[in-house]
Amino acid sequence: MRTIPQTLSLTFSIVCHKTDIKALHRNFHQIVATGICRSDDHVVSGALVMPFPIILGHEAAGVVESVGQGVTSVKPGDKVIPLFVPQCGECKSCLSTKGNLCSKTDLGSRAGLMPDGTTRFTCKGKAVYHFLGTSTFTEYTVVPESAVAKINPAAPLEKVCLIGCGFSTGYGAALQTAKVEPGSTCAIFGLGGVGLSVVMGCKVAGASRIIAVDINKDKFAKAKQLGATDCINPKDFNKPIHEVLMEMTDGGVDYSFEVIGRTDTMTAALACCHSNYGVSVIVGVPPAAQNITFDPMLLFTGRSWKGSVFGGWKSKDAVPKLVADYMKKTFVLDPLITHTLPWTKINEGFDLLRTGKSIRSVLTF
Ligand code: COD
Ligand code: ZN
Repeated sequence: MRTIPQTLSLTFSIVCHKTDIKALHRNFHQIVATGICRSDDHVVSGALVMPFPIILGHEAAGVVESVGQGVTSVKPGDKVIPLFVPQCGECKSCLSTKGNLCSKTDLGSRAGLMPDGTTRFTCKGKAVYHFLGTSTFTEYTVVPESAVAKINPAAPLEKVCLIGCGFSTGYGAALQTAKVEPGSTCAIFGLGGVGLSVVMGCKVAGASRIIAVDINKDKFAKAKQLGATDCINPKDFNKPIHEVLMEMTDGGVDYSFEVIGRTDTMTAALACCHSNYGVSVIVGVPPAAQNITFDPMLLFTGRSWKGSVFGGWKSKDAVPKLVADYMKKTFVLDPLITHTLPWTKINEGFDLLRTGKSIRSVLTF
């Protein structure tokens, strides 16, 4: 039994002036890449409540700078991706073949602390909180060993950082959570970076019809490029979108995915799948303090309603394999990266996200 804290530090970009931030094991920094995800902005807007001050960022790739005592799975110099859903290997979810939501994740408690209850950042002597156990908008961060995956040293960090959140979340919702089968019909509500990754997952799984749904028609070209066979805008119809989909697919899709984070589209996605064997997956983060009222007959007839966090992947096991698949060109990441910006333009990156002009912005040094 290990009793020593298993921590290590990575190198990333800096959120505050370098001399103001102190991270354990600070040393040299090397390669830097961190994407800006909608969840980072949710904290800024208050939709996701976290303690302040906090270092945001959770979709990144970096290089191990140093390791704490007892750390065996990575060593200084390794290229790694931090994991906002860790894999401790000991909790009920990790031990179950079915689960992936490790109890060590801070998604539920949102305490902004390391699993040992500490924060490893200070700014001008004041404690600064961690975000989802990762905190990647900073030159150095500290994560538990269970929250970092070693990846192929040849992987381009400014691309594979997306495997740390958005890409894996969508791609896994199709392949791992829904387990889309060849020849099936799928509907994806919401064509941001996560929804487009669901489209890619459905295509890799061999779906024969992939219907992309968005109120912004500018999203359709990229969805088609990545595998959508049909693109529809709910604003173009004078009937509910689930009825349109039911008619288009002669009784409903096999699999539907809500990748927006709205309760009305969650219900529409459930209603558009086949009444007897359709499966609907909630991928979008549910809005805080909102409930859904729905006709239970929708489920009584046999539909299944599921949720998916981090694509259902057991993170530490899956992330190195996803990077290997990227290197084998099983899927692409370039179409998701609309902007690569220097770290100093982080605010521009957030503006691009808020105005719907970017899919993913990646910040690099
Ligand atoms: N009908 C159809 N499309 C809509 C509607 C609507 N009523 N409203 C908005 N849309 C479209 C927008 O035009 C946009 O194209 C898309 O929905 C949403 O895209 P983005 O870019 O806002 O969001 P993404 O793809 O980055 O996805 C983010 C989620 C919304 C899925 C967000 O909840 C998320 O990041 N989920 C990940 C879940 C998770 O595990 N989070 C924890 C760490 S991130
Ligand atoms: Zn994210």
